Amino acid sequence: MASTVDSAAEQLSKLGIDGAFADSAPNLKKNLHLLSSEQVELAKMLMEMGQSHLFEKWAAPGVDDNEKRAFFDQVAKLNSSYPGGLKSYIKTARELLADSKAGKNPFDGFTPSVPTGEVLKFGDDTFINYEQAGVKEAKNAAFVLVAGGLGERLGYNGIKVALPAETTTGTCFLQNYIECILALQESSCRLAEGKCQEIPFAIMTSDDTHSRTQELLESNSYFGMKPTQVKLLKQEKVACLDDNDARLAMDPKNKYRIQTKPHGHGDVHALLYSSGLLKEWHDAGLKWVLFFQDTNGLLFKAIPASLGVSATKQYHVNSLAVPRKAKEAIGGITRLTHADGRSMVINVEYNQLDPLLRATGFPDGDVNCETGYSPFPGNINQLILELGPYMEELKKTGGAIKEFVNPKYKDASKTSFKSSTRLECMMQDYPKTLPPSAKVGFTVMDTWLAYAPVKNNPEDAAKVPKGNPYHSATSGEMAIYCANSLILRKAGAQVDEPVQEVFNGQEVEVWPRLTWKPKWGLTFSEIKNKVSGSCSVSQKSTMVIEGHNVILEDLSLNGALIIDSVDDAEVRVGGKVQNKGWTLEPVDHKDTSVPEEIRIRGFKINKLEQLEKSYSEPGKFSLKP
Ligand code: UGB
Repeated sequence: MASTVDSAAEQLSKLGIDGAFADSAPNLKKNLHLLSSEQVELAKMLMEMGQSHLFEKWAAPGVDDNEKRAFFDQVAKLNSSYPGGLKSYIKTARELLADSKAGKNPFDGFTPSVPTGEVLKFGDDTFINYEQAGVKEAKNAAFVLVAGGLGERLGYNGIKVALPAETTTGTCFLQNYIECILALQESSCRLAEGKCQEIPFAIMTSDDTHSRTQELLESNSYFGMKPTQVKLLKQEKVACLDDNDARLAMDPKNKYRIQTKPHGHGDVHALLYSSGLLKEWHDAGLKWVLFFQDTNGLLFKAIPASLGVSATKQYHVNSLAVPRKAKEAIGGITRLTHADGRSMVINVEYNQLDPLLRATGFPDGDVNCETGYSPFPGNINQLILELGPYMEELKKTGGAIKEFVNPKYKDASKTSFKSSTRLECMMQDYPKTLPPSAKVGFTVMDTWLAYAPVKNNPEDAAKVPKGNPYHSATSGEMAIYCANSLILRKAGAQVDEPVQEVFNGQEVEVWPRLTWKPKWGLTFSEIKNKVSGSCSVSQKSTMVIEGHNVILEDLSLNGALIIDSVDDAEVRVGGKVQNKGWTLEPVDHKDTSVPEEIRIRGFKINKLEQLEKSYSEPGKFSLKP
């Protein structure tokens, strides 16, 4: 044994390495000569930060040497992907773990109150004006989708953005998002009278989603977007922590790896900054960055008007919100005022809102008010940031977002954890570091128009208390039909009332299955201009509009109608369309003979009969059966 140590010491001195820092980790010391000078520096940093336990089980030189080098490759990655490096991660972890052990409330000294913001009503003049302003501004925007989450609550085996938003057309979320961005680009370009630029689209992925997202894009020709327009940024996981001293946790399956877990969607800010994308966008003259989440099929119906609000009100930060039911699992937008006079408008996460209210003079906590909703608007985590001030702020912070830690303690002594924990961060916490002078606002829209995420698996969704949203694949799809029906109604068509049906144990409203490509109508004005005369749609109907220039004129639809047309074709559709149509047939989510993306919604579509027309040449056409 002594001879190994001696020879290791000799080799170290030959390499000019002073191995004294590793005296308390003999297994590291013996292996130091295997490491590059950068790796020795990292080893020194780990020792200084009290991480000698990481080397306790290391074998003697000659055994597992490649694994030891791979360990330092991992450390280098963990170090470079965190603003301030691992040292800063461990330091912050110690502070946050001490606060957590002491039971310190992150909102100590703050009193919540209901903030004021812009509340929009779909289809009125204000809404239409904001939509117009938003479309005009869209040419100065970049979009960012955070899609690194695995979706454990949903339990779907694929990536969530590959899931059909609705099964009438089978369009997946990613395709829908891309087509919406392209439609906005077109409309904005038309308003700018030819001064067009491509709207950049960045997607944050993670090891869990990266290759499958890339594959989905490549195998579908980027759904019509130019490949250069799309940038994938992969977030890295962070090191897990074993105890209150922030000792890094070893991977239970490999003594040469540190266990890692996701850091949360807040990583998006550091990635946009460190990748240089923000600077690129800024240099290209862009003004807005719009952030959104992976499974909200309604989202882009709310985008034009909220971007219009940002532009008109000059908001540095604009959060999109919907009326929120008390205790609903979405954060509440809250004004927090500190005893020292500081004040900010910020998302308070759903598990923190109730205790905060109870602790500050609201004995009933998070409850509905006379409107039947919580007075705190629900954060749907879609943020619009003004690029200039955003970049300036990130220059100061390097993109670091206020983090939190959520250890599950073994007992009341809070000295050990049930399983390892890690630091986490959320993208909506960005305003926490802003000065009080920053213009932070929010825009509330009707839930039916703006928010129907797919987050819960069928079993959990069926257990949601009555009156609260299911947030399942079933409700997400039905919400699209509902929104499209209500929009068409507002545009002047007579659309039948929905019927109630139960799929996967969830009672939902089934409206006519109306879908259209975003290029047909992304704003209310566009849609209104394409509906004329006396149109009617029965509840059993299905309509798919794939073309840009399709005009509904005195159409009476009682069945299924599918229309596709090239952009230069103008198609007027009217008269009476009557056929057996497409019906919904219940399927059980446990029936594995049905594809997963279908059975998680609890029904499949039986295509009995339809009128289907395709126009592939430019010109003016009329379809009147
Ligand atoms: N995501 C990442 O990209 N990386 C990660 O490490 C984690 C997630 P969830 P949750 O609007 O419905 C958020 O898990 O917990 C992506 C808000 O915090 O769906 O339900 C992931 O792919 C909450 O305030 O988030 O909570 C997905 O696109 C509320 O607004 C997104 O981040 C709620 O969403 C969100 O991940 C809501």
